[in-house]
Amino acid sequence: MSLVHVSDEVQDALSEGRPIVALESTIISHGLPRPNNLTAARGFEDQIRVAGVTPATVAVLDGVPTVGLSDSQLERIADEDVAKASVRDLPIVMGKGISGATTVASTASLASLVGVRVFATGGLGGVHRGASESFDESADISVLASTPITVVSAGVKSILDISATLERLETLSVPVLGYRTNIFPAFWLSESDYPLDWRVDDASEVAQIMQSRDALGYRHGIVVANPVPREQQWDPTTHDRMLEEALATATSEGIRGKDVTPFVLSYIVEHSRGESLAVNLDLVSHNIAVATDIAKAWVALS
Ligand code: PSU
Ligand code: MN
Repeated sequence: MSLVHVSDEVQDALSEGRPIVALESTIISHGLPRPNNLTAARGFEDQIRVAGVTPATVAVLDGVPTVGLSDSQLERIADEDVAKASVRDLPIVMGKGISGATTVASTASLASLVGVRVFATGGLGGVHRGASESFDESADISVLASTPITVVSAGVKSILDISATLERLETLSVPVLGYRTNIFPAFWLSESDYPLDWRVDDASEVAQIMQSRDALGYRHGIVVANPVPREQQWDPTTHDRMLEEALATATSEGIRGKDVTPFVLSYIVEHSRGESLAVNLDLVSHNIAVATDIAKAWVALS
């Protein structure tokens, strides 16, 4: 048995050179509230299939890293209290034979290991505010520096230090492409305060850039930053207030390490009467639409 279990559906698509889009599972287990999380997870996969692309949701099940989940496996990730497993946790959950939901970092890592080249998520992890003292920087950033996968995200959440996150991506030589935008998006908001150096206007341009990266022998990931359409973004005033509240509560409750992101997300979901959740689901769906286009363009090119 190989190290990573690949579902038949994903294996067939890989063998036949058909387009595939990877999905993470921490967004299901820790990023979205029950029971919306299971409905959302199924919806993400359906949207990919309707586009003629094969979905590959990634997770660790009873110690086995798995690329491509069955419906009952999706249900387990949504319903059970599984661990949040970033890259450093993978050997641990495997060794212990337990289940874990994969973050952007570990999803990128496992998907790339089996040859999946495109990945859709909501928002990347990044450098947290106050990181110069706390050192809290998501492994999503450093893992993307050495994992050749293209991740479509709505930027990073404004709970993070967006400026520092962009600086770290630059240092680590990870290209950041604005998808039909010149400005880095801020997850629930279409725009942050930060302009981007590069913009692309269609999926085939991204595929060309992937091919050039490969030709150079580089193994960096590529971040495609895709803003939620302005008419669907969260009201900025409510957003700013809610964010301050969530961050202050996390600090006063002494939340640390990998609990910070899930804590802040669930605080915001609970206190925003569903508004932030609706935007969150919309933006993932927009990211999936772009990722399926890129996956098809990639197949067409290679
Ligand atoms: N963005 C979301 N929902 C999430 C996350 C990000 O919209 O659930 C998750 C992703 O799995 C991301 C992780 O990889 O949070 C980052 O966690 P940390 O900051 O602990 O690295
Ligand atoms: Mn962290």
